[in-house]
Amino acid sequence: MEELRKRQVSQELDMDKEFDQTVQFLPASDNKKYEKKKGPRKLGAVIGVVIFAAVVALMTGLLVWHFHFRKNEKVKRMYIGTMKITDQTFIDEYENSYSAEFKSLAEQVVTQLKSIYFKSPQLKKYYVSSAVQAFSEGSVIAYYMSEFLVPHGQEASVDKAMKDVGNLATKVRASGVSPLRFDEMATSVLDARMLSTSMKTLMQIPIHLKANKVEQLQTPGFPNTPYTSNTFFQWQLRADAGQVIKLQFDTINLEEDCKNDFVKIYDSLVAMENRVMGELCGHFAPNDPQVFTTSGNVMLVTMATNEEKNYPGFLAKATQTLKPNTCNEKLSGSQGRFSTPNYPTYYPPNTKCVWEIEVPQGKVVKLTFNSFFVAEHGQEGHSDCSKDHVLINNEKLCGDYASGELTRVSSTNKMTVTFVSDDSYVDHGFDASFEAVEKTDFCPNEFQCKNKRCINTNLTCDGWNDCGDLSDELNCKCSSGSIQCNNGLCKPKFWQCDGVNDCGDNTDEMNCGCKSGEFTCKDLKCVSEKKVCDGNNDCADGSDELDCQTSQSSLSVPCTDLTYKCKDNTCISKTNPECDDVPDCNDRSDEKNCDCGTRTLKSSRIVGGENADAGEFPWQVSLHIKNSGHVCGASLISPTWLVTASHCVQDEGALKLSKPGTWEVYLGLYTQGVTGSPVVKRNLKQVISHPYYNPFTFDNDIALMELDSPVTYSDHIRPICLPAAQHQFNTGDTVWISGWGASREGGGVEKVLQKAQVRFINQTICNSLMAGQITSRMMCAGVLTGGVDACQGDSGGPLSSPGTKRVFLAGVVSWGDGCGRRDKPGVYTTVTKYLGWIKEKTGV
Ligand SMILES: *[C@@H]1O[C@H](CO)[C@@H](O)[C@H](O)[C@H]1NC(C)=O
Ligand SMILES: *[C@@H]1O[C@H](CO)[C@@H](O)[C@H](O)[C@H]1NC(C)=O
Ligand SMILES: [Ca+2]
Ligand SMILES: [Ca+2]
Ligand SMILES: [Ca+2]
Repeated sequence: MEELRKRQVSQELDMDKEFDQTVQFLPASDNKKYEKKKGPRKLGAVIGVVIFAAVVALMTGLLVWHFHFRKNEKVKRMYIGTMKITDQTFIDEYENSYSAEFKSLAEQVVTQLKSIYFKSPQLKKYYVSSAVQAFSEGSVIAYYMSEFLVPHGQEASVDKAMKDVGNLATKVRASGVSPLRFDEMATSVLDARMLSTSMKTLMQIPIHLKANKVEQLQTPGFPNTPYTSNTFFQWQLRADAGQVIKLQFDTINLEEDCKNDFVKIYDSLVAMENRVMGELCGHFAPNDPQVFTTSGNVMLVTMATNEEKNYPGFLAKATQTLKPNTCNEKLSGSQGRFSTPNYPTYYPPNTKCVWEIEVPQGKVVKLTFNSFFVAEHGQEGHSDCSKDHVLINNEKLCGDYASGELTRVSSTNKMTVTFVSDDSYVDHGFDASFEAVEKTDFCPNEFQCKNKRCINTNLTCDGWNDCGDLSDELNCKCSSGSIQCNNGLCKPKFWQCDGVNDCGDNTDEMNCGCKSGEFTCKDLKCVSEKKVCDGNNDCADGSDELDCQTSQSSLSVPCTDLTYKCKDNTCISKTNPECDDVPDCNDRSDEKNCDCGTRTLKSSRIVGGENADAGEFPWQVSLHIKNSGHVCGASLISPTWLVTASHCVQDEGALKLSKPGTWEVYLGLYTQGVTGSPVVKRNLKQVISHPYYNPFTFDNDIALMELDSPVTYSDHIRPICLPAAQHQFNTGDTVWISGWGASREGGGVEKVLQKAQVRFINQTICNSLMAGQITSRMMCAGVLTGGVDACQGDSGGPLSSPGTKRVFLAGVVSWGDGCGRRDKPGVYTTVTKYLGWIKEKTGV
């Protein structure tokens, strides 16, 4: 019965046509286009479409403005604002901009605004007109736009006068001649990107939500056709009085650059900058839903697109729910847990919650944040926390903290935690646990850091800053696996001579190779620094003559083992020139075959820790033994070929791992056991183990697998780039390992794809640590953070090395410590040594 009719009409505006000067800046009076139905309570959902040509205020005003700007050398400044009218009650007619009631009240508001602006000489001089966009409950809130025509250079002074408009309003009220009773005025300048001259189409979609009904918002044609160019969309959402609006983006797929196409969500009915909740662009994975909740019963969703690069757009669902009375809580007992409203989705703006914690007498409260995301837009650094923040004992907290990084202990058995969000920009908030602890020993059986964190006693004096404040690494006696830094710290031996100052006082980088004033060649020979880039090959391997040209990198140089060889057999001196989006070879061959090594999904801050994001390693493959499960990892390098470790495909008695029929492989997998789109399963056509694989030394631990049919690339399935033979992976560089960690070393399967950051270890040092077992076809890397007993890497999986634009396959997880234990280096098969063999077998 109450079928909603959704029509979306758009109209092209002819930009070359001069607009009628008298065009009204007010909502139109064409009420045929606005459909309204009486629901049982109040307005039924109205999904009408108001399209405007010269009627809908916003865009028309803006477009007209731009013409004037160019012609009159004046800047038209557009402000958007709200005013609370206190002596009126909201009636349904106010929702319909074509009703007589709406028009009458709008007229009063416009008169009121004029009288306010005229109190300021600045504003009076430049004022053009105002228009009411909408009304909403509470008592009645008016949303309006005001237009000023300002001479060049005067914009700031007018902005300032507008900021002060609240004071002017007070004066007007005091004078007693105001037609309306009002207070709480707020204004802001419109987002400059919405004023783009190229904007040609406006789509305005009002939606009135109803109880127990989900409304869908989407860009026209989603997901089959891309959104239109140069369009401005506005979804005006209203809920019933006393309700709030929840908007969940199920899919969002826009251009990467927010300057071009973007979605903005407002806690208001109009595009007020001081009421923006968030801005979205790019591409989010479905497991990273963006969910916004308003503080009141209105919401505005806008989207602006520019000329080129149109993407599928978005699909979102809106519902209304009862506004919670309060988020305050009294918590008692010896432990408990609490979080910000709607955690882990975005908390609402304009919210204050107070948690009063009380633990048994004689104990104190220890609070640990399991996650902490209070770093709104513009406040990403840990600033003065003047916007959204958490308050504990007069201490303001904001920013991002890793799980467990932020803890606080009270001095009594009570603690009050206050969370405050302001009017604009929201974040995910926090999840916190409290427990009752002894005043003196709040880390029973653990090490107590100076910052009150508790860590496993085994983690002290191991060279890793586990406390965060280094207090676990002070006053240490170093173990045999560590270097003693001069400043008293201990650092793992494998960080010696890797070019990174780990001690802080450089102790770990002393006595490494060449003297100061000398250059260390790739082959470890020392030459005078003066000989670098002098045109002579002093290092013998040519490493002193690499990356020498500053501007003309395409100039060719004599070929050495270290120079990149173009298809036309000329060589260039730039290191790692392949697939960096800069054509360096004269024949541009360095930028051929570069559909690899990219990620398309935005990373989510929520996943964090050692879990990878969905789509972060789209080349990661899970190798399953049929009817058994995950055993090894692999990397996708083309639609049909995988690279893995040879030791994964060696027969083990009856288990014929060298036979393609034994295997089934999963691409696009994120969580083991969760299949279906976007996961693709394939069988194998062939398995090619390296002919010189040595099962005793693990030398040449590399194998290839051919899929029985090609895969189609998607956000979750993409190949990694094979590096050029001369690609430089340097000691000290950070790279990533990833996998589910089943590995053949035993241990349970991690369900979600894990990742860990590792750093290349000096080959000489690694060889000595690993008792001389490192061949020139292996490289070592050590885990950089966390990773305590967590198995992040799978045998056969990728060692992913991010280049300037793309990610390269530096190695294959082989032996040593594929699991990324922090006290042991991992050993990887060096992919650059096998490019010829890979090319021969696969053509890639
Ligand atoms: C700490 O190390 C000792 C000896 O290395 C080991 O027995 C113990 O299990 C470790 N404790 C924890 C909690 O990991
Ligand atoms: C590796 O360490 C040795 C000293 O043990 C040093 O001579 C050499 O220069 C280092 N190699 C690199 C590539 O830094
Ligand atoms: Ca905020
Ligand atoms: Ca430590
Ligand atoms: Ca170092």
